[in-house]
Amino acid sequence: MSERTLILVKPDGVERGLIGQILSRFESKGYTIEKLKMLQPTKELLAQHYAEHEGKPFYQSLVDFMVSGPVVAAVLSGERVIEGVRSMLGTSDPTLAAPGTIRGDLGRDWGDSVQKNLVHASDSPASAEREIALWLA
Ligand code: FUP
Repeated sequence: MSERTLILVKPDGVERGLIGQILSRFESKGYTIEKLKMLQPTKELLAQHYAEHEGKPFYQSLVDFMVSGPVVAAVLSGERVIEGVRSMLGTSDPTLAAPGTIRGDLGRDWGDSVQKNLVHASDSPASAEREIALWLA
């Protein structure tokens, strides 16, 4: 059964001119871009998006980074798209992400933690529907 997921090209991906390459990978894999929007997120939106991380040591710097520039939000669809896209991203730390993944091929450590890891993707059907409602209702 087809499902949906929410991806965000984070401010580092936009600033480095990687929007096209990143979206192209999802298209080449065969997923459908159902919705697409570039926007400057507010702190309020990010607080809702990252509610599960509130209170953690990296929370404030994560929100500060994510609000530092525009992001591209997209809804992708396809069979098992949630796990498929997570697999395409690679692990959170771009230094350790496997070659062949988006983070492994296009990302690295810039000396300021693992926050600049190019892309976010929903990690479960419940997160996907919650995040789609926040970003691209
Ligand atoms: P991911 O599912 O890979 O996007 O990662 P998480 O949802 O666990 O974390 C969200 C973001 O918080 C990551 F993109 C990077 C950041 N983060 C840190 O900066 N430090 C940490 O210890 C964990 C996550």
